[in-house]
Amino acid sequence: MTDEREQQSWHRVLVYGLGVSGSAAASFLHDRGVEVLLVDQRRAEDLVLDALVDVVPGSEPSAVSAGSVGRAGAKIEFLLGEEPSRLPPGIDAVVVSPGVSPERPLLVQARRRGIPILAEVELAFPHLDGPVIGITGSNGKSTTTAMTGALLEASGFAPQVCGNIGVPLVSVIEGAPGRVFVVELSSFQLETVSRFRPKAAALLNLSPDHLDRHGSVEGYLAAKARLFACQGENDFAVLNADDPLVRQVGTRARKRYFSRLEKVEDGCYLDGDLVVEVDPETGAHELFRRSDVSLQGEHNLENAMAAALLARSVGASPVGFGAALAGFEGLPHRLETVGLLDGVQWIDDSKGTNVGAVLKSLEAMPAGKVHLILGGRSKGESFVPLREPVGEKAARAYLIGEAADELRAVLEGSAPLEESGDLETAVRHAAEVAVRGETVLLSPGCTSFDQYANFSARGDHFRRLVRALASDQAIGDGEDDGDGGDGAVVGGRGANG
Ligand code: UMA
Ligand code: ADP
Repeated sequence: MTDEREQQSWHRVLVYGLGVSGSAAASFLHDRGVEVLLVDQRRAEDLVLDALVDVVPGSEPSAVSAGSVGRAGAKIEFLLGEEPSRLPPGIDAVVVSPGVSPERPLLVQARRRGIPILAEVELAFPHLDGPVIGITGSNGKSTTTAMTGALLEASGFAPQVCGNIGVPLVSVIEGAPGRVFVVELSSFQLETVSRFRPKAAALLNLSPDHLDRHGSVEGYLAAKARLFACQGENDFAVLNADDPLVRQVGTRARKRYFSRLEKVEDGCYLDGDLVVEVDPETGAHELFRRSDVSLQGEHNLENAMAAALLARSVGASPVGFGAALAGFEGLPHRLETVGLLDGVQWIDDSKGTNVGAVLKSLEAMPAGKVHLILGGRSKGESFVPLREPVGEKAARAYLIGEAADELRAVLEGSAPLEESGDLETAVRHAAEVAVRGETVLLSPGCTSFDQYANFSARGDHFRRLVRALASDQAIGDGEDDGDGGDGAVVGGRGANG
């Protein structure tokens, strides 16, 4: 039985989580006449109304908190506020949102009864009418996904950039024909997939992350490796040759490696300023130049190499790659310069939500000149690897959020530490001491969920705080016009790197 046929036999599906992913899945199922039962542990009044409105136009939280709302066609029911203790009757399948652990009691019950549990990406997969490129890794997923889209576009393809980057795969099933689906995939999305088969898949790097969800590094790696499980020998696996854990990944697909450090036999490598592609059958040629990559940091060169190999795997010509990489501005909240105030650069790296990301961001910074804002909610990984680089790069570190005590215990003695508590205080503290030529970097190494809805809300708040400093400074400059120099420049991507 094909996936699609199996789905056609469903009458009633439970969708767990009414966020971006779950509401798109519910809409998709409802449009196909399937009865949907939506479960979310949040109360109706705490849910983002937009998500409800997407599924049930005109609905109000008060209307659904009673338990059930229908609209034309198949019924949609809601069970909100807590997880039901027993699995409701007549459920043919369960679609889980990425943030919902498959170990939730309701899902354990479903598994025991043999009811299929699918990730939203797996629900979508059989309906896609074009090749799929899947991108995962601990860090660099969103950047590489967007870069791959840019390279494909430059080569005349029609990429559909989606997935964990913020656009559920199930929401882009309908669309113009001829698209290439460029899908960012998190370990949460991959954890339950068993049939997802990308034409080309990349594993960018592996460092401990999301241990609170996966329980161990092994569990986390196993989730990532599922991206390659269904690939065949005509598919492509794009792997980081410089990462020992990534090198070991098993797959039937053709392995194409990228490396900054050594020559590879199949894939691409760095030779001076040139990034050379080598294919055992057709030989070597230039793919792009290192200096083409507009984004700062060695990690972005790696992202560009992976993106280029992925684009090549669906047949893109490399002719326009250099120009596309030069024009690629990067995504917000990833080493994004949001202000230059009195010679101090303010950088938003709010998406740096694990230790590996902070290490890479610090690598791109000059020694001893960084005022580093760290903290938020820990994901269970050790902060110890930060100790040495913080000692080398940070003039001072400002600790915020739930993880502040743990960070203090690890970092004590490496650099001067400030107990700031929250972002606003950290920005004020840093503004008081940072001097011309230094950088204030928000690269928290933690999730934002203790104080914000998500990393974007945290980054946006940082930008607003920097803006407010700039306007204070503008008033100050107006009174004492002695600066004459760079004063305050605030805004967009600037020296985005
Ligand atoms: N919920 C429960 N019980 C739980 C967990 C969640 O009821 O145990 C409910 C919440 O109350 C909430 C809903 O589920 O109403 C949220 O679902 P979700 O956490 O899966 O979030 P979505 O809004 O559906 O967004 C998800 C991804 N979120 C997560 O993986 C946490 C988004 O990635 C993704 O962009 C979106 O699907 C579309 O694919 C965000 C993310 O933070 C950016 N990803 C992590 C990361 O990049 O590190 C993995
Ligand atoms: P993800 O989607 O995997 O979270 P992003 O592209 O959003 O990755 O980047 C998040 C952060 O990870 C960036 O701010 C940067 O500090 C770091 N980063 C980006 N690319 C890499 C990479 N290839 N290796 C390690 N760290 C990276």
